[in-house]
Amino acid sequence: MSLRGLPPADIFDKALGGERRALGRLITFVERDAAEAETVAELAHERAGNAHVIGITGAPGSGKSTLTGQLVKLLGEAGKRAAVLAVDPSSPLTGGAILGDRVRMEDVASPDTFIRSMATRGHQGGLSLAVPGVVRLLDATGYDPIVIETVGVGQVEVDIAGTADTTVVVATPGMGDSVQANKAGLLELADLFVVNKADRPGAKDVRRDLDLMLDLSHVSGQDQRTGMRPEIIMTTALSGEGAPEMWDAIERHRTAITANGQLEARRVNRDIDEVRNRLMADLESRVDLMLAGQSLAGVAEVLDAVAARSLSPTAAATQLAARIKDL
Ligand SMILES: Nc1nc2c(ncn2[C@@H]2O[C@H](COP(=O)(O)OP(=O)(O)OP(=O)(O)O)[C@@H](O)[C@H]2O)c(=O)[nH]1
Ligand SMILES: [Mg+2]
Repeated sequence: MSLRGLPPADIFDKALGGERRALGRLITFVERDAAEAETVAELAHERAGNAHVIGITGAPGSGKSTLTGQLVKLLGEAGKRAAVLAVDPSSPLTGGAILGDRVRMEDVASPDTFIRSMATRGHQGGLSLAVPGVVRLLDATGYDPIVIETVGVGQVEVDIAGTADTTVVVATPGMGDSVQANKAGLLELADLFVVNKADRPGAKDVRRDLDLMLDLSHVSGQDQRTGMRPEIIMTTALSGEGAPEMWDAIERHRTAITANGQLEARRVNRDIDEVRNRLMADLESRVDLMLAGQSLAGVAEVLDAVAARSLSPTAAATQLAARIKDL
């Protein structure tokens, strides 16, 4: 039956009943921030909160998708209903790769696995706003665990991966990868390190480098964030070697943060971040409207004065900021 014209609550019921097309439609509402999105968000909120959210991040080509494929294969065999969210930052580095990944992942995944790619749709904060909403939907409709794959290249992607319950950072031999991970802030983000491509020379060196860096961060008290030292697991995603150990380590992390209260704390932080991100996006679009002269009288005069150099940008911003409450 067509979903067209059905109220969002009815589509939600169908998604609860396991209709994948219905779930796909709801995700599209959330992604596009459509009129239906708020209803969908409320319905999802009532039921969400059970799924283990796992972030997998790392440099382009480090094997995140291959690893995720191995993981969902294991999860499927264990009878779990897993979901994968492949977030594509649409950078020239990875452009177009996601669909290929998806096809490969679908080859190994059980029919119960739900796989979806999300791309940035122009808007800056678009992905960081949409991802939590989509995760909540997957959670509400019974998917557990939910794996978010993002390339650790930009701040937005790193932030997205970091909002998971358990964040896995993938490193590989060659090109000083562990140093790169450190630079990109991935080291602090990791709950678990995976050294993938363990079949290649230098994998043990990467492990040793990571160990050394963790020793240093331990001294500086960095891992007080979680109270735990991240484990380092070696994998060869191509053959699947190490994938069960990786899953065991993910579960150990989840058990530990459930016991020490970190899980709950992270989720609260995540929700508050979402409120903040939404407010910032809202404010930004209001400021844009204001500067386009579409929401407040007298703005054009202020901008004209800036253009004529009779008013400094600093003074102009101060004047306009005083009127933000009227927006
Ligand atoms: N030798 C070796 N190659 C691997 C291994 N895992 C993945 N690869 C290869 O590395 C390449 C990249 O793998 P992907 O899984 O697409 O990597 P990715 O991190 O998802 O890549 P992006 O999403 O484009 O950032 C592919 O050619 C894989 O076959 C491994 O354990 N050993
Ligand atoms: Mg990939």
